[in-house]
Amino acid sequence: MIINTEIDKKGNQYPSKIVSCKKDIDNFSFTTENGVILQVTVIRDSILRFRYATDSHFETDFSYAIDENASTGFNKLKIDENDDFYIITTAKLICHIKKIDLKVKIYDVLDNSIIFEDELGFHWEENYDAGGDIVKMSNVAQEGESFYGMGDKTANTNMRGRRFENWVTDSYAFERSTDPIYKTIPFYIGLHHKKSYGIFFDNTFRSFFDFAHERRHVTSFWAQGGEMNYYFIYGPKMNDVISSYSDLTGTPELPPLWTLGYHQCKWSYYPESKVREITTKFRDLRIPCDAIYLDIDYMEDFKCFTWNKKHFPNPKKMVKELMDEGFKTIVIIDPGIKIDMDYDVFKEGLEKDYFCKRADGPYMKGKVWPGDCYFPDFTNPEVRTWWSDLFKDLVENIGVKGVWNDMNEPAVMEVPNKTFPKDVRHNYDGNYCSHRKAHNVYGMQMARATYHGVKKYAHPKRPFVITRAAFSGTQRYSSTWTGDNKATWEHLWIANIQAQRMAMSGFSFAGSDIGGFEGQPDGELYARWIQLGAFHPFFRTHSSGDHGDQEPWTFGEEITDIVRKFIELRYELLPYLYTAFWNYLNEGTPILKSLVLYDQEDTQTHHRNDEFIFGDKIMVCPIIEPNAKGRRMYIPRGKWVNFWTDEIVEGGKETWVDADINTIPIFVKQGAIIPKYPVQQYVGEKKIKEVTLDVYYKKGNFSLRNFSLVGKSNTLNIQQHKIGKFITSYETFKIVLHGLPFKILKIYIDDEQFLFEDVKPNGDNTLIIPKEFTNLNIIGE
Ligand code: MIG
Repeated sequence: MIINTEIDKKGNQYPSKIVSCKKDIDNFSFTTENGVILQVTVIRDSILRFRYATDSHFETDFSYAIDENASTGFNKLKIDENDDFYIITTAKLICHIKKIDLKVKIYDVLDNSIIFEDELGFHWEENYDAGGDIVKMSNVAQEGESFYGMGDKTANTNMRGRRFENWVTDSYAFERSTDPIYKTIPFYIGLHHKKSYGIFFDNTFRSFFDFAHERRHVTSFWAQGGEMNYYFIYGPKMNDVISSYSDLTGTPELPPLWTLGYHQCKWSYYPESKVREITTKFRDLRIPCDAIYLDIDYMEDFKCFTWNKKHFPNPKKMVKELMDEGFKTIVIIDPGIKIDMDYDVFKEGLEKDYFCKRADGPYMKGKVWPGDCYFPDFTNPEVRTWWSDLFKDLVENIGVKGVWNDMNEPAVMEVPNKTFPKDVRHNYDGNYCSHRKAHNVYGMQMARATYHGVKKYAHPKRPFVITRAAFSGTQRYSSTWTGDNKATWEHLWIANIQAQRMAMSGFSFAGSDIGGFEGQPDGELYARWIQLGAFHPFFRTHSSGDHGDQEPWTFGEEITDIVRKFIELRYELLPYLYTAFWNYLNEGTPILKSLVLYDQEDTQTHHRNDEFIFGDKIMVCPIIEPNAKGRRMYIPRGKWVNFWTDEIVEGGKETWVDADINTIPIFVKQGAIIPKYPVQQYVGEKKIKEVTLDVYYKKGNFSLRNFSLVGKSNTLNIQQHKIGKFITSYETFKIVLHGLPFKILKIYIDDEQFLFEDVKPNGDNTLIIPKEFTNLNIIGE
């Protein structure tokens, strides 16, 4: 049911005039004559929450999305009124609430410019079928406004002119036009007049967003139940909007470093001899790899928490031996529990009343891989605890290092809507409801329970979980992949868009099935996809297995060499990526930045899809067409150094960049210092003795976290500021100077002159120096 906000006005109801205003500390309640209440909560100076009730009362305030550690507090707050408005002012915003119709307008406090304003504003329609309301909001689309975010949508990064639906859906072999797919992230960013804001609609019912599609100057969002409950988040920088959204909905803990290595997957590697054949080949061919996956065939009759003893006679031994070679074993766990009285997980779930039921009492029975199944109600906290404890044997005893949650949309086979019927009941942490409300968070709650289980039994190691279905906030518990894509060039484009969009939507730890899940890529497509995937936070090849092999060596020697080269580059960049991850979890800074996010003031960036910034200093642009020898791309403003040639380009323009099958366009921001590890076959293979710092010379002043650099025409000064107590194993830095405009005469480390025998500066411009320096001075002629 798509309700068209403009055309179908008949059933719409609107707030009337305000008759009372109640103030609490950070909370204002406005009640209208016809019983609408608007509650505005000032979360921070730049974040306002709007909740609307009809019929004069609110439901219990409960959210799975909001992180319990989200920050609150503001520097300034006052409320005034005049004849027409109530006026709430914070240190960042002015918010007008119109007395006659409850409409809202939000301004930047600094220059009084309009940021966000109601068009029809809040309105609703009674839902006669299900009870409650269909809650709607419409706003003015400002002149030149662009829209970004919304999770895994496959459309252009800029969504202006599009309409989307949010209903978590198993979408085998989805297309560019398929919507919705696996995730529901009801968060978007608006950008106009160089300023940006975000809207997070915290409502789990099926919802819709229209970005000036139905009407050119109107955006709207609505849901088939629940409350109109949204957060307005002001930037004006997009990065601040995303970081505030990340603060509200949370970020993950630091993942183990190996999870940022390369992962190999297929449906399925079995029996054990096949698994070992694959892992041995990685080591023989010297292609780095950290993780190997077991898909559903490792189980006995697809029963979760069991092993097929014919194919895997001694899982503990296998997992240990793989680990000795650096391979972490990750196993799939689906939500469907096979109906089988001889299966203890089923029996226990039944005895304890943990499975979902239909409205009138029967169990929710659905077919998945094991045949007929019942499904745990993961929205019940007691069920989550039970589920977490089921991982004891897998993780603590067998030694599995990560868990892969699939089919948790939840997906059900052989039914028209591919999921539970709407009447299925859920606990929803004590807020009992139907599947209409719980559907979009079912997979999230499964991932949450899985995360707590893996965490508990992996302790003191950190957990790794990957999920297919997700709602806002799922990033606190799990990484994710983009589901069942296809081995086509179009899907390479989609994978690029989705990874950027997920990062903008607070979910950086994401990646695609490299090479495509359905179908088989040719060598060129596979190589191009690896070249992109090497720059996605989650880096895994996966395929359905129906269409032939998909390993790095499948496509002949030339492709194998290219794939190895890019996986090696990924391993070299691990300390750089880990730093980006650190910034993500501490500050909410997305690990990938679309160009618009990197430079929102440059309107040229507003419609770019392909180029993105990896971390904050490396720009990457995938090759997404066959037979390419390079491509045109937009280089953002500033000076950039070609990663392969050290050639300097001035940005702010479109340009052709060579990139035969061996390379893709990669540029490093001038002035960057890129830390690199030596290549390892897996994380921890080598004790790191030396970290390379690639220094991209630039005249002027700037800083990168722990390093700052000042370049003058004949000197270069690098300072190191250390934070954190972790004692690194390496003793030296190898500093590689790119683009140094002078010949080195003298080098001082912490004011002592270094002799040239100790450092070999000229020729390749490389210095090897002890790691504990604070001040490095390089003097030229
Ligand atoms: O119905 O477990 O997206 O990654 O290999 C297919 C088998 C079920 C779908 C997942 C895919 C996985 C496959 N699964």
